[in-house]
Amino acid sequence: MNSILSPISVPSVPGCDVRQSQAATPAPYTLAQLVADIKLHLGKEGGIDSSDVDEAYLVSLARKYNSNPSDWAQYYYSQPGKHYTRNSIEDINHKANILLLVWSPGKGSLIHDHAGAHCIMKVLAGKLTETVYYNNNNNGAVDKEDADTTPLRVKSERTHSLNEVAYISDTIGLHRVHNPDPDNVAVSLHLYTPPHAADIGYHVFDETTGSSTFVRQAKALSMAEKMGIKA
Ligand code: CSS
Ligand code: FE2
Repeated sequence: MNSILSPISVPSVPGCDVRQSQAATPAPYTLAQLVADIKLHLGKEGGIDSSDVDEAYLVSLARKYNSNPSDWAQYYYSQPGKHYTRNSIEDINHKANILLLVWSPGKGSLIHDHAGAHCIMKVLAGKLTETVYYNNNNNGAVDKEDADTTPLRVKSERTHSLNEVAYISDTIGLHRVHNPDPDNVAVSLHLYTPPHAADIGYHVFDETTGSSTFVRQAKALSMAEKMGIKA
């Protein structure tokens, strides 16, 4: 009688060695490789002007990466009292910022612009809802004198799932990002290039009036700061 424990016999197929094909499985594309590829690409460019950047290529790199918590656990920092934490992965001097954001359950950002830079966001855990608004100041959407007294209009809304990549720039509009899950954190990877928001500042907007306020960006937390070590 056949026991369920009896070894499965694999018929030998010429030219197809199971062990060999297992060994040939490509290693996963890691976060470190993604960061290295981003640096390589930006290294070739001037890196000062956003028009120097090939955002479609950077989006394709971000898509190629599959979230692996063991790659990013070292940057993970959750502060339930905050809407989200900003944790530095890589600061490519005057070229880009790469960050890990940890979103508290049900919390999100204000409506903001991206200081003329490209913003690529990839979901690494949970889901993130992105609401895109028309910018009253863009493309004559609203008469100049009415820009800060006219409610912002929603352009689109989407909930991004694990491994999805979103792209925005000021040409597309403004956005607000929030974690729709009332019980679990969400985690995302952000690439800002050039790092204008960090270097110069950006604007947050009031949805009901369209008026904006200039803000200096809160610094991303380094590992030492998270551990309470003063440099
Ligand atoms: N602007 C937010 C995240 S949404 S792109 C931030 O980096 O703080
Ligand atoms: Fe943003």
